[in-house]
Amino acid sequence: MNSKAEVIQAIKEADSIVIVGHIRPDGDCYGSQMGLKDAIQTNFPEKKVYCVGSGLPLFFNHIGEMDVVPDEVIKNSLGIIVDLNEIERCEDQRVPRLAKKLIQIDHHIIMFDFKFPFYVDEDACSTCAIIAEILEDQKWKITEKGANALYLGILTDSARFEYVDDFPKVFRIAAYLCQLGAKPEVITRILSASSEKFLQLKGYALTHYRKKKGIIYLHLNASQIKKLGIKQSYGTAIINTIGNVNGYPIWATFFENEEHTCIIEFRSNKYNVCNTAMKYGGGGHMMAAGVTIKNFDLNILNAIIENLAKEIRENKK
Ligand SMILES: [Mn+2]
Repeated sequence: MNSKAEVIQAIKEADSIVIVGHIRPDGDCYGSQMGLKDAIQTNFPEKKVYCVGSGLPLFFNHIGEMDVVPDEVIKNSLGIIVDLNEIERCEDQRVPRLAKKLIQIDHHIIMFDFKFPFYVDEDACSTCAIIAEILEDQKWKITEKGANALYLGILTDSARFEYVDDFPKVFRIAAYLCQLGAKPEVITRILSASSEKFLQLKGYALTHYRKKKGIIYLHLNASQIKKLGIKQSYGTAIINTIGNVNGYPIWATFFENEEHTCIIEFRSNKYNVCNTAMKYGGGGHMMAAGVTIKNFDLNILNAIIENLAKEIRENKK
């Protein structure tokens, strides 16, 4: 059941808490984990709180590192799943498997009616914004590190305030976090720092994108990924380089590995791309979604493009 009150109650009742997010954690996932941990520890010093998973190493110096937690601790803890709507995408599967009790806080489109309490706001720009709002409502204090963590998630998931559901609300939350010590200039500087490899990837994307039926896309196979010296997961980082081109309301990246498992990202400034992601077993948000497909080939790529084209055709805006 979608219940903010039940989620807050479960946090208040727990002595030990383990917070987990999704595979390939991003700023919102890591920021939600760290911001929530900071708030719980600050307001309830007697509770033990841990964040598991790989986090975002780029920010470990400023915001904090992840915890290593044995099974025994998880068995005696409340598990909080953040920024995640599909248990299979949970980065540390021990949490859903072993935790004494589970709750979830998220902003992705609801695909499963979980049997445990959850609080989902599909309209929120980020899980961090939801958490910051809860903390403010509850009058729970957070430290400067916690404020930075939550600001990071709002900034990254909104694509630096480009995709925002409610500007007055989100700017107010961001201002509140700044008052508590968040440093936008520091967070932005760390995020904007780029490697030469990434510059080369951008150059590659700008010269090798393809276009079809209103969709711009970049397809990289294993050898191209290797040549560029990047990770298969870089699609998320590069996708907006080929986005927002007039006449092409949908854009996508297809990054394929040697086993032909393909990580696909979709974005749009007008159309629903989540329908297509969900058709292939993925999900996300209305205009920012993704899916990982095994045994990928060009037929699948063409079918996906056709699906996206249909979305444009049938909902012409
Ligand atoms: Mn998110």
